[in-house]
This record gives sequence, structure tokens and C-alpha cells, in this order.
Amino acid sequence: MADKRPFSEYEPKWQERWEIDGVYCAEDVPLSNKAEKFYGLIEFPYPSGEGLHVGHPRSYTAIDAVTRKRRMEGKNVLYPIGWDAFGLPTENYAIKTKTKPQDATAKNVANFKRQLKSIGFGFDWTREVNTTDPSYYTWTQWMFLQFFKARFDEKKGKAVYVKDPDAPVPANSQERHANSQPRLAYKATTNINWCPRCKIGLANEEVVAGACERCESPVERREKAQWMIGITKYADRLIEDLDTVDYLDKIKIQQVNWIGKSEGAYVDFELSSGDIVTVFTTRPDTLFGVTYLVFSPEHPFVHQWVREGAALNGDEMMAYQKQAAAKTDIERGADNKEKTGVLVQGITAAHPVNGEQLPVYIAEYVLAGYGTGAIMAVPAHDERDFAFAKKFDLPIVEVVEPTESVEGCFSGEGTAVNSDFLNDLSTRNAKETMIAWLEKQGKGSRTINYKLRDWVFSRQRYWGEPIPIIICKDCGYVPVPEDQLPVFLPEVDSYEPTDTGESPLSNIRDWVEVPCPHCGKPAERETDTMPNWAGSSWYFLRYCDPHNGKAFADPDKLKFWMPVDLYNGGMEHTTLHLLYSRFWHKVLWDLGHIPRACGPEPYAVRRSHGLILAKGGEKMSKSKGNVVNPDDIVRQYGADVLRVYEMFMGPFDQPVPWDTNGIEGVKRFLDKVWRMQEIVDSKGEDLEPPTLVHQTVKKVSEDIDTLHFNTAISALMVMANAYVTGKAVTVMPPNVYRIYLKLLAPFAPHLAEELWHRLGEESSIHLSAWPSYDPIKTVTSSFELVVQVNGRVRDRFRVPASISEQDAIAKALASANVQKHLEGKEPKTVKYIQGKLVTIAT
Ligand code: ANZ
Ligand code: ZN
Repeated sequence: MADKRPFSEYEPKWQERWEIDGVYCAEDVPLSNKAEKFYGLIEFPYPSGEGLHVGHPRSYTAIDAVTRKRRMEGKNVLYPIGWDAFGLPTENYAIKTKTKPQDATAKNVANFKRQLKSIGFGFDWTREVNTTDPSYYTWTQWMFLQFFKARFDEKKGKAVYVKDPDAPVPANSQERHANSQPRLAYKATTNINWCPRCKIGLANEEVVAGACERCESPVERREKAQWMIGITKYADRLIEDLDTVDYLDKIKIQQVNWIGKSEGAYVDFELSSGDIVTVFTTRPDTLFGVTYLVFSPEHPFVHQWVREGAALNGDEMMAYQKQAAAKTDIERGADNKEKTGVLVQGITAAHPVNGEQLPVYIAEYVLAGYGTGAIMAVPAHDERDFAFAKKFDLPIVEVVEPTESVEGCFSGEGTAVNSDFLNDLSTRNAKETMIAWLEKQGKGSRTINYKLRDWVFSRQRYWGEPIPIIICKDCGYVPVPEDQLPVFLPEVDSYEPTDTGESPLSNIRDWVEVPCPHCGKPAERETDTMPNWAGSSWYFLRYCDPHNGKAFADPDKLKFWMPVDLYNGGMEHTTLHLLYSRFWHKVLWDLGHIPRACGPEPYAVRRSHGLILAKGGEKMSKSKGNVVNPDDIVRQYGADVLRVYEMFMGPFDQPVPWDTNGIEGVKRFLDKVWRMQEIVDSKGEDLEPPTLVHQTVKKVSEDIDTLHFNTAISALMVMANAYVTGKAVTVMPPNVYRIYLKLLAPFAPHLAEELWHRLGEESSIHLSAWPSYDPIKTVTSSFELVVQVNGRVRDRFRVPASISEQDAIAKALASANVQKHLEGKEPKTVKYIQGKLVTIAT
């Protein structure tokens, strides 16, 4: 019939038909359709100039397969797509090529769109969103204003609006204190991570090992007034609510560690200089084991002592500080590193209980940005203190007795010893007792510390959402009235970043200068823009109602679609986008903009795919020239081969190298499926499908649900082989063939559709019903056991499927023909391969 599979004809043909027929359009809040909803989501791409990478289709095909199956199961499926299009690469590209970021974005989006369409994803294109579209960023700006107008109510544990939400916030810090309503969006002068190359401030999350996440330049510290978002207020809820969602364990663990909640105490030590230093400790029970204090070299007291001459070795201290400041926190904090430090001569600290004078050090292992930047050192029970004490020959006093004996420094829990009024208490009780004592004496207090920091939300760049605030000399920070949104990003010729750290928008005077909405006097717009994490913090909400001009989404539509049922994305976003968007959703939910019924979590399930690596196992990168372009694969092999290959190449959650032979193998598999149409014969139509069919339906169904796509595809291969090259079966009854095509449809949607229509079907296979199976018929109750002696088959007979290894071997050895070929010799090895084979060697 047809030797060659004409994919280049039928693939574009079906893509067009699906779009015309709206096969993948989600039904909005269906009144008539009572079908359950299923919301599948992939992280919408950043439309870079490089175009689609073969990594994108891995995630997209996976969720495409799941959503296709759900649709065939009768669900009302939403599988949307859009563009996360603000950001630096486009801006930098535009600067280099002297074009406009708007134009570059439009061009890149068009290219991405063409590529995605050529792969046949079942996206609902009618819901496409673009974060740079004013109709979208209106709402991003509106949401920023809600953060600005809200504060966190500690008693209620949630965000609430401030009393007079539209009123300006005084810019002067003293007045702001008097005003005493800290907002969820606030401006603060902080030491920020400054990337000298990108010329922007970075959030902690964007700094990797002391370098800019994007360009890898070493990050500098700079003082700058920035917009901040109070994510730390939600630290506890971001941890607790993880119990209510189904995320991969490693994702939960990473988020919990990133938030870094530590319960402990502040303890005050009086210094001989007259100052009082507060330290943060998670182990107040070890207070009697403190033998010295350590300050981070950047601690404000250190500067003061040197300046005022209280420290006798100021020069040595400053030299040490300079050297420490040049290192990253990770380097400084490393456990296994040789400890360094300098004794502060002339200053000692009094132990808060017994008044004993303790030496004071500065050392790099104490970080300026954590806790209070100073610690009480307990070398007997803290590894780093232990290493430091060894190096500087400081006393080590054991105050916790382990329940079992241990070598070296013991940092676990046990029983208090050498600890005055704590003696004999368990670690837990000793902590409580010590905190109570400190609080009573006014020498300390219970506290909780987080590693999480508030979110630096200002960027001094052009290609982002303008922050909708007007700065008035008299009124302070004035929110742009909501009915005046959006604050359009002005189109300009020059948007190069400035070395002064001011946003390029500050040069556009006729945009900057506006009357104050509050008092009417001349005022200026905020010129900072938002980070590209802003638009992606809520896009999943917009998909529920993308064309709404009156609200970011209609509450009924949100109620219908949210939460997302399955969200897949990269592990690299775990402590960025994933954390930000969970937080963002909670604030909107607290403030009543997301219906209660949606719940406080946006994503019910979160999974993550492994990276696709280059041939040798390296990362694909332009500089190494090892990037595979999906366009080439689609052109040469067709979209279905690309899709099936990416699902078959390895376990979905594992990294896998690209392999051209693997592509060839998949091509041969699909060619074989193509040949199935030749063996379809109605002769067997009335026969019950054999066990293998039931097994395959079960396997493929379960594997798609659990994202084990590679094994689903191997089951499809096994079944294809049984029919197309098998000796026993040379015909395929149409009912079996139909089942097969349906099982194939989520992975190779074009091929399945083409063969389906060749059967005379008129509507899309993707709207047909997913096949069912009979669980009883999936179990083979017996199998044929093959027995080999010295590599040659000497017998085969049926045994019960449940046979034990022992029985299988006994039966094999009892066979007359096997005995004959053993020739009276004692077998040297006997091996059983379950469900298959006994091998005997003499
Ligand atoms: C005394 C002590 C005794 C401590 C002991 C630990 C064990 P996590 O759990 O990560 O929050 N620490 C506090 N501030 C620090 C800083 N700025 N730089 C480096 N280390 C700092 O860690 C809290 C513990 O880390 C604190 O408890 C403190 O050492 C140290 F047997 O205090 B501990
Ligand atoms: Zn004003």
C-alpha cells in the first residue's frame, strides 16, 4: 500500500485542521458541559532570539501527552501557552542591533510560535498571553499596587489592606515609622547585589556562587534605594502549605531549605567596650559551653572599634576584613575549610550567666547577612567553632552528653552537663529553660530566623513593567490611580543602562515629569521597572480568562479552573519563579481577589523534567556548537519522531544525552506502525482482544498518569512488534488497531490521526474515548519456562505465573531431557531469570 510515511504531508494538514476545528480549545465555565476540568501547565517560554531548544519540547510533549489522555477520558482540558517576554537578553540584543525590544520580541514570538505549531502541541492558542502586552501588564501593575496598599497582619497571619489604601506613603523614613504601616511593597535602601555587567541589582535568588546568574560576572555590593516585596512575611505559610500539595520531594526540600527557618534565641553579651552585642543561636541550651565570641568582619561594631581606637589591632582587623569581603558567602561558610580569624585585642565579652570574660574574634565564617552577624561559639558542639578553637587553641567545654558515645565534635541532642541550672535536662527542655531564664533576666528572647530575604523588586533597566508609583516631594510615594493604568512603557530610541545605576527611563523627561495625583504639584514617575519574575508570577491566572478587560480574571472562571492540576517545569526555578508565584497567589487570595474556593496554593501537583544534554553528556550551548535545533529534526523526521524520541530517550525526570541513533530507532518504530494498516483485517473482529492488548492499555494508561513515558512507549513498541513482525499473528483486527492508535495518539498525534481517518473515521481521534481494559485479562496465569543447558535450549514447558525461583529450578532439573544433557555431571551454576528462563552450566 504505502511504503513511505508521508509525514511532511499529513503533519501540517492535521495541524491546520485541529486549529480550524478548535480541537484543543478549552470550554469556559461550561454550563452545559458537566465535564470535570483538567488544567495542565508548562512554564511559558522566554522568546529568545535563539528560538526553540530541544529542551523545550521535552516538558511540552510530556504535559501534552497527559492532557491529550485527559481529554480522551472526557475531561474539559486547559493546556495554554504564552510568552514571558520581558527581560534582559531581548533588551541587550536590541541595544546591540540598534532595534527596539518591542520589535525584537514580536519577531522572536513569531518564530517560537511557528516552531511550536510545527510540533503539533495541543495548546489552546486562543488563550495566548504575552507579559509585554499592555493589556497584560496593566494587571501586573495593578497587582503591584495591591501589594503597595496592603500590609501583613501578624495576628491574622495574612495580608490585609491598610486603612487608607490610596493615600501616599511618606518617603521620609521617620514619618514612615510614625505611619507604622509597613507595606508588602516598600522602598528601602539596602545593600544590594549589583551586577556590573548587566548593570542591575539582583535578588539573592539570582546570585549563584557569588556571580550573576545570567552573565556569571562576580557580583558587587552597592547601596541603593529599591522597591522590595515582603515575601518573608509569608515564610511560615510557604513552608506549611507544602504539606497540602503534591510536589516532587526534592522540590519541597529545596524550598524549605531556601526559606531556612531556624528556631532559637537572641542572647545579649555585654562587652568591655560598653556595647551590648546580640547573637543568634539555635542552641541556647549550650550557653555554658561558650568559650569565645565571633563577629563577622563587616559587623558595624568592628568599624566603630577601629575608628574609636577601642581595638588595639585595628590595622590587622581592617586588612582581614578586606580579604574576607572579597569572598562569597559560600566560600566563607564552607565546613571543610581551614578556619581563619583575628583576635580583637582590647575587647572582651561577659558571659551572661556567670560573668566570665571571653575573648572576641572576627572571622569570615560568620556571615554579615545572617542572624545578627555575630555568634557565641560553642566549640564542643558546633563543627565550625570546633575547627576554629583547634586552630586558635581555645578551650572546648562539653555541655551536652550524647546518648551514645561519639567521636569528635557532637552537634546532636542529648543531656545537659557542666551547665549549672540546666544540668540533667534534655536538650529540648534545656532550651526552653534557658530561654525562660534569658527573658526573665532581660538578656535575651525567643526568636525565629529565616534565610529567606525580602524580594528586591526594582530593576534599573528599560524592558520591564514600569512600577506605577509617582514620587512627590511633598506627599512621598503616590500610587498611580488604578483607573489610569497601565503606565505605558514609552517607546524610545535609546534605552542603554546607565553606570550611575539610574534606570534609562529617567532620561525620558516628558514621561518622567507628571503632576502628583494627590496634590497636583510637579512630581516624577518612579523610573525603576519590575524584574522579569513579575509577569510570570500570575500568568496561570490570566490563562483562565485571558481577554478580560475589566479584571485580571473573572472570579467564576478562576473558581472553575484553579488550581492547576499538573505543572511541569525546570528545577532551576524552584527557589525563584515557583516560590514567587506561590507567594503572589497567596497575597491575592488573602486580599480576596482570588476566590476562597481556589485555595491558597496555585499548583496542586508540581513535577520536573531532566535536562536534555548534548551527545557526550555536556550541557548544550551555543559556544560549544553542540545545540540541536528542533527545526532540523522536524524537517528530516517529522514532529512525531521528535516527540516520541524525547519521551522515549530516558526516564522523564533524569538528564539524558541526545542520541542520533535513538532518533533512527524511533523513526523505524513509527514506520512499523504505518505498516499496520496493511495487516488490519476484519476476520478477527469478533474475537476478544488477547492478553497483550489489555496489558498494553493498562501499562500505557498508568505510565502516562505517572509520567513514565519511556516505558509507555516501549510497551507500544512491544505490541507493534507482536503484530507487525510476529510470526504467530499476521492480521490485526480493526478493534485492536483502533485501540492501538488511541494509545499512540498522545505521543504521535499526527500519525495516529492520519491512520484513524484512513479507517474512515470523521472526527478527531483526540476527541475519541480513551480505551479501557479488563484487569483480569491483563494477568497471564502461566508462562512458558525455557531451560538451557550450557547455552542450548533443552526443554520448555508451561508453569504457573506465580512460581517461585526454587520451584522453577527444581522443575527444570527434573526434566528428562535436561537430565540427559547433564550427562550425569553436577551443575556448576543454575540461574533463574524470572518469568522466562533457567540456565544451567556444567
Ligand atoms: C551556638 C551554637 C551551638 C550554634 C551549637 C550551633 C550549635 P542555622 O541552623 O543555619 O540557622 N550562626 C548564627 N549566625 C551566624 C552567622 N551570621 N554566620 C555563621 N553562623 C551563624 O544556624 C544557626 C547557628 O549558626 C547558630 O547557632 C550559630 O551557632 C550559627 F552547639 O549558636 B549556633
Ligand atoms: Zn503630592
